[in-house]
Amino acid sequence: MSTKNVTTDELSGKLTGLLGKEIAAASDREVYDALLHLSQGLAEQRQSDAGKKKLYYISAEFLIGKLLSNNLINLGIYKQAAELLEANGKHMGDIEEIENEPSLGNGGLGRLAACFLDSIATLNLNGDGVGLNYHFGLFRQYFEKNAQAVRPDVWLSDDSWLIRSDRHYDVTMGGKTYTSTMYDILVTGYEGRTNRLHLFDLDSVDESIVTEGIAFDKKAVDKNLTLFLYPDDSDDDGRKLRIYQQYFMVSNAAHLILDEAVAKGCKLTDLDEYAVIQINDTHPSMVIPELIRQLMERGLDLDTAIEVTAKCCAYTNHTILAEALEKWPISYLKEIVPQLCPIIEILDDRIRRRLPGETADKVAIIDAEDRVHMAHMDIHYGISVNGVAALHTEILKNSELNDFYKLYPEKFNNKTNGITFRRWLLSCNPELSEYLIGKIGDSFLKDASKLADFKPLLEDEQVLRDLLAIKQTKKEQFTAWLKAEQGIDIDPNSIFDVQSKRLHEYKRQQLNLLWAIHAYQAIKNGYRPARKITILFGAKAAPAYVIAQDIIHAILCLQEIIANDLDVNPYLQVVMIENYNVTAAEKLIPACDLSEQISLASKEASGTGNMKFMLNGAVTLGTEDGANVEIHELVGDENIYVFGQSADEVIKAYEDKSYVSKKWYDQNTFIHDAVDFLISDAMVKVGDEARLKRLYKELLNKDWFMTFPDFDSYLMAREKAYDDYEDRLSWAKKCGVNIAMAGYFSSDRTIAQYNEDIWHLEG
Ligand code: 26V
Repeated sequence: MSTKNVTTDELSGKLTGLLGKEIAAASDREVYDALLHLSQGLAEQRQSDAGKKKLYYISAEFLIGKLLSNNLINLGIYKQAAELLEANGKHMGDIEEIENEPSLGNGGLGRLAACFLDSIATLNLNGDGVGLNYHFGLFRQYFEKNAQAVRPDVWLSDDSWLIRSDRHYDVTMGGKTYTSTMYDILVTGYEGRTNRLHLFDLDSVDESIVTEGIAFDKKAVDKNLTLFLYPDDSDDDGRKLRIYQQYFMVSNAAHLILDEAVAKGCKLTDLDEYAVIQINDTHPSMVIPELIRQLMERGLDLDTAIEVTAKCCAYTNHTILAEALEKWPISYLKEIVPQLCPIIEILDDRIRRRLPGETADKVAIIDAEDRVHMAHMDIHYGISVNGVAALHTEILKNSELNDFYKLYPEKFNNKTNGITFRRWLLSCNPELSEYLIGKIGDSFLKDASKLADFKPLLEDEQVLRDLLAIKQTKKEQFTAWLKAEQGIDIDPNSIFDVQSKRLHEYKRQQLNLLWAIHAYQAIKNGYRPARKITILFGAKAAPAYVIAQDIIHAILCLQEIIANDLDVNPYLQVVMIENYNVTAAEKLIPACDLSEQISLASKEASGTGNMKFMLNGAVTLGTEDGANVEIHELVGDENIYVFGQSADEVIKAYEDKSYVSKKWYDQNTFIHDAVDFLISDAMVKVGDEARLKRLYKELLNKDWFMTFPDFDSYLMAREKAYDDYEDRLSWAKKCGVNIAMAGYFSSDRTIAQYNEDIWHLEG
């Protein structure tokens, strides 16, 4: 069955055949299973051997989200399938509910990898993902006593999209040899080819060793290796387990790459004509010494193995935060992967011999404290280093990685992130997609820059009214979803002001919290906003990240106080969404009016949520950070609210060590009152005093991510946005400009650039 213009009748015949009964007589689960098998069958037909060279996108995370609707869309049968279900008394929405979301990522980095796989297949490029099959993913978040609680996120089931392969490799770690199993998930391109996501696992993994919450014996590697994504790395055993995971991932990847290349007739010395490896952050960096080792095992000498490897690998940096750049003690590596250590030492030695002492010390792989700098290895022994937004790449070149930039200016390049419009527009916002297609045709689905054709139509008042109506529909849908999920009522006529992303101090959820406290206090003192404001947060915090937990705690306490305060709750509501994940994002993002992108300038490498909100017609309230800078350039001053210190000012303030938070607290009554509220009787009554005090002290004495200096300008920008919101047509125009200018942020554009500059695959 070709999927181009498939008729509902043909689809009906296929589905009934798979079900062995009428669709109307089948349960939702049976229908889901039948659609899954139908999609997999169609996807398999689109597999291709085309392309001599193949990309291996190695990543510890692939936050793929639910796959059913996405695959039906990419296969071109979503509409027919949905109509068929309706005709038989079934609803696609209910069928989608059956699928568990694979919980294989933390946030932006993992979701980016998933968008990239979609675009690689859509552009008909030969490229697969390689990662790990975490049984319990990250974790599932619950709120108990106004705090985050965590449990395993059970997502695997008999009807998941995983296909067990018969590929197995032996991987030796910590003196033992483990045999892997490779699972595949088919990756469908939009009207494009089918590629694969290979997820490696160990058959001996034992889910029953998880006891309290997400606690387990971190030493039993055969049982725990792929239980969780990034298990707690606050202790040595957790950190070592992470090395086990990383090595297991890259050793399997290297075997796969070499086997596939050799099967195609590759001479090992020509490997770069058959394979290119994209190292997604430093988690897969051990692939460099491991590939060298395996090439030597297959007969190459050391020099040639190093030379060949260095022609195949490219590195993407996703953060400038020093604490997030991995540096492994060589003693850990000697214990777990002793076979790599002589190679790493040689790689380090060659750099030291080549460069004068002072430079060598700064760019060495092994430092004076015997730690291995994974990023340094990637940069020396790879063809490319890229940042993920223009500002981020400039900061890498001019400060964070300046010593490397001076050595290898030709290796540095920028690839501003992107998002797949299939999931983040077509699938999550069919109302807006259909409207746009009706107005400007569907060419923007293949060439996102064509979205700009929508801009001139914003002169038409009816178009503006239509946009407002679509937004209202999405807000009502979200309101119903939130009620069903969490039992919370919100007002769809209020402004939806949203900050959803991983919880991290640099992303500054605490700044938004201080604003919410300030608004609460103002309303208590008689201030009346023109319209009710609903502040929505979605955020998971790493279990070992204490201050992040404290911030969630404070937000939940404020949520309770405001909900119970009759003076305030007609005007203000704070809601923290439980277990924010891709599924929740797909409901929340299209409903958002104001998108909070308020990281401390210079700290957010790119952000990708910012792009998703923009594409769905939200206006950004943000700092000049990451891709916000590019959003600002595209939409112009009128269609974004920008505030705060610049990246240069921030970098200088850190260099000078000139920032003293207490001074700001003493001089600014708004800041003073909001911070004091954290330890007020009202908060302590609903919260944990020790936690609230810790957060209070952190802000007062440190405020490392400088929320206070940005507070006043944030206040003004937010007030201006709320004022402007009341001129509904002019606001709708801002939404429309954001939608029209979002084409640049299609991951199809990003992937085309990776291919053009780094991968050189045949399209
Ligand atoms: C990880 C850690 C772990 C240890 C504690 C501090 C810390 C801080 C940041 C990170 C993030 C690691 C890499 C990452 O996820 N980067 C994100 O990548 C996205 C895709 O490029 C990008 O949009 C986000 O701005 C960036 O934070």
